[in-house]
Amino acid sequence: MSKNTNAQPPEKLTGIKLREIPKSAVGVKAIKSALTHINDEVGLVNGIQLLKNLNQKDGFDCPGCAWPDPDEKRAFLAEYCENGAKAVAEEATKNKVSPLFFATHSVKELAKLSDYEIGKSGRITHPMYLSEGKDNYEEISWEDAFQLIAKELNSLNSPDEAIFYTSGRTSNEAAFLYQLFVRQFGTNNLPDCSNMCHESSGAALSETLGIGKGSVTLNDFNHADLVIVVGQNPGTNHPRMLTALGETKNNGGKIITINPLPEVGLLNYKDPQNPLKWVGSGQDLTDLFLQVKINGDVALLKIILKLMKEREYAEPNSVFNHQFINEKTAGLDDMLNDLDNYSISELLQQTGISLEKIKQATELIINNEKIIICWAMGLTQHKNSVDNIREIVNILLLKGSIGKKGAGTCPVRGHSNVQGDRTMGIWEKMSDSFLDKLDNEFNFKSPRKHGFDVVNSIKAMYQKKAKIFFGMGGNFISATPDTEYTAKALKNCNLTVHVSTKLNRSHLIHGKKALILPCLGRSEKDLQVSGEQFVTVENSMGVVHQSNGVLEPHSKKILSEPAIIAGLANATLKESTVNWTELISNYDYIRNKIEAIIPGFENYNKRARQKGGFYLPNNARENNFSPTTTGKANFTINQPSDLKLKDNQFIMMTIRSHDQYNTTIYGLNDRYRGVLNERRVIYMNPEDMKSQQLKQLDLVDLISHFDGEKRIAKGFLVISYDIPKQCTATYFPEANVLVPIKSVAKISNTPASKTVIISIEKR
Ligand SMILES: Nc1nc2c(c(=O)[nH]1)N[C@H]1C(S)=C(S)[C@@H](COP(=O)(O)OP(=O)(O)OC[C@H]3O[C@@H](n4cnc5c(=O)[nH]c(N)nc54)[C@H](O)[C@@H]3O)O[C@H]1N2
Ligand SMILES: Nc1nc2c(c(=O)[nH]1)N[C@H]1C(S)=C(S)[C@@H](COP(=O)(O)OP(=O)(O)OC[C@H]3O[C@@H](n4cnc5c(=O)[nH]c(N)nc54)[C@H](O)[C@@H]3O)O[C@H]1N2
Ligand SMILES: [Mo]
Repeated sequence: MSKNTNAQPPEKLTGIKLREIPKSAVGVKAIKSALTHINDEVGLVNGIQLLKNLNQKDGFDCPGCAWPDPDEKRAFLAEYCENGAKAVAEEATKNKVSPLFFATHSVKELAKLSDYEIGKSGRITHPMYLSEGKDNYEEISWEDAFQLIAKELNSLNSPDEAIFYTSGRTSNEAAFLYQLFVRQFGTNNLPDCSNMCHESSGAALSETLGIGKGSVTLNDFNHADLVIVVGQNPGTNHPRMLTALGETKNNGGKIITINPLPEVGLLNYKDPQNPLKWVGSGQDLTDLFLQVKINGDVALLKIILKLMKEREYAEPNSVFNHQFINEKTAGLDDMLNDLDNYSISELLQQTGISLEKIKQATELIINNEKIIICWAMGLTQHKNSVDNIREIVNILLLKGSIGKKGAGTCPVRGHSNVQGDRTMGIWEKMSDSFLDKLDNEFNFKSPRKHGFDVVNSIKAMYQKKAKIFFGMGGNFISATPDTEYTAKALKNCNLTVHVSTKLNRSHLIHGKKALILPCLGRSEKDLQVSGEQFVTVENSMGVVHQSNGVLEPHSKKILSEPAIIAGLANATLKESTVNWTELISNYDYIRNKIEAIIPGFENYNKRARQKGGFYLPNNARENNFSPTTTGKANFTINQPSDLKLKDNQFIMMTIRSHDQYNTTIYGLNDRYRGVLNERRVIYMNPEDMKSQQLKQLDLVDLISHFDGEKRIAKGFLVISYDIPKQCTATYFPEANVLVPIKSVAKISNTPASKTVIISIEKR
């Protein structure tokens, strides 16, 4: 059993109010909520200027999600959504965390606050240092900070004792410099948020299609006959995606949604970009809702595959695209034969859905060819996540629904540049061909031993095999699983360093010494020796484009991420073959180096200046699968869930509320689920509540069970909800303490934070 060491958010309840669940997402309420956040944090005048520039071709990229912007027409008001506006408000806030703030608030005192309160304190204005044994952070000069880190790094027994994390907001330019610094220092320990996010998608797609990214473009949504949205809540997490789904519907396409929850945004929405549609009944999006049990997706997809096979055998050529299969794929027979190992009745139990509904879905798949399948964390954070995604690919391959207009794979990324960071080399196991090119261009020998991913980094710090943690953005303690274990891991470190815009819990759960290095956000101007710089990012569909800050930096003492890396490299690397100071004097020089090393970036500086940017090459989009081991698109054999629940046990998924951005808590409401002013809630099926003798708003403790180990999270209110039996939902980071460090996805090693086995104890 673990106890709270302030690494977890406090157990205090905040005063819940329940509301009716809205019938429609977005609309006037969303606009109002966006403007309220903007007004509170930034003031209306600055706020409107910000929104005007958000996601416009010469503006800045929204730090919210990675959903792409339209290639052509952009919304007349602004290409933004409620949650994008909240993300911008959060970053551009007037509130400041100054040296005086740190002098008057000890670390211990701050760690007792909720994440919401910590975040609201504001933007960090100066580099800050917590020396060993001290209670308060104190101001430090940039030079001293760099020297201090350099000294610690250079006194390690091996470069592999340092860990360099990245969160997915880091620009291409910063990410490229960062990985170059880390590899010149001598390690591949480059874990990133992607390890906890779409790593399973990358693994599954690389194996089956030869590229770890999705294949569709935004325009494909205008042409699709059928879009299937699995394990994703776009109304909250990718609101602009609803516009694309609306286009699919306007053009006669159909939408199937597969989710344990009837997420409001997917059912009906009102286009935020079109004021004429803010009133009225909105647009119905989902045609068929399959309310799957948590982790029942492989079972569901297998039933669909079995039904497709059955029909094809009964009526040859009525289902499969034989020409595509013959020319482009490998492994069909093995996949089809394996289906015989499963009976529909067995599989049905795992899905919790009626066969009738699954047959309806199968008909839609059989009768259409232009099919897009979209997914996010509902598929990627389970033990068999890679199986989930490979099974999706099986369906698309049978139909030949890939590499053609209106069809393909659409893993919807989270952080706004998480995909770009990978392209730039942020990965603990980059290919030799990438590393060879890096060595050639910069005349050094990069390390080849694979580094630690997130989970292995935590274990290494826990076991004291790693002694320095450096975070380029993010909030490691709150984003990672097994909070108390991870807290011990971080506290074992000699030094923890965070490059951050805002104060977060990771600054407060620290190593023996700790540093906060404050950096510019997306919305701010970045001035270097040669003048104002822009940066570039890659969205979820492989479009690379520029982002230009528009606001004055909120403090004179903050640096850009590239400048921080250059300062650190100059201090640390005595004989570097890289002229770091020159590279950051003009980011064009960084882009020239990226162009020299990474395929697809030809004429980078020129094309980055084109309005709207440019598409990176994508072999799957071109119907070319030569990068796989067989040289073809691979059918695969996949395993359904092997979760076994004992009596009185439940599966818990940890999800996002409408008022949070990962570990940043914008507010305490989850308007679309009818719960206001409280985050410590557990959503339960009413029949399960009955069998557990629980009533609405009863106070419970949650106990997770894994491998004979128990973990506890105290003080949650029970909410009766439309969720399948034996399934429950809580929010992260509150419930992260229950996610065991050893409970991970096969192959991708992603924490299984959507399948936590729990029991529920009434207080
Ligand atoms: N406003 C806002 N925007 C965000 C973020 C944010 O926190 N706030 N986070 C960003 C990031 S980093 C990411 S990765 C994305 C996350 O975007 P999402 O993946 O949409 O986020 P989650 O809240 O984790 O939602 C998971 C969804 O999957 C469903 N689900 C859970 N388990 C299963 C399952 O076993 N099967 C199926 N079929 N469905 C399941 C849940 O009911 C829920 O609807 O959003 C990005 N955008
Ligand atoms: N249980 C559970 N855990 C999860 C998930 C889940 O669904 N369930 N989802 C996982 C997923 S998908 C992800 S992506 C991770 C997210 O993990 P992270 O990326 O580590 O977490 P964030 O909350 O996005 O990081 C927020 C912090 O980033 C800093 N920041 C913001 N903008 C910038 C910037 O421009 N530059 C720099 N340097 N810093 C900046 C701010 O200080 C802010 O406090 O969490 C994972 N954890
Ligand atoms: Mo993510």
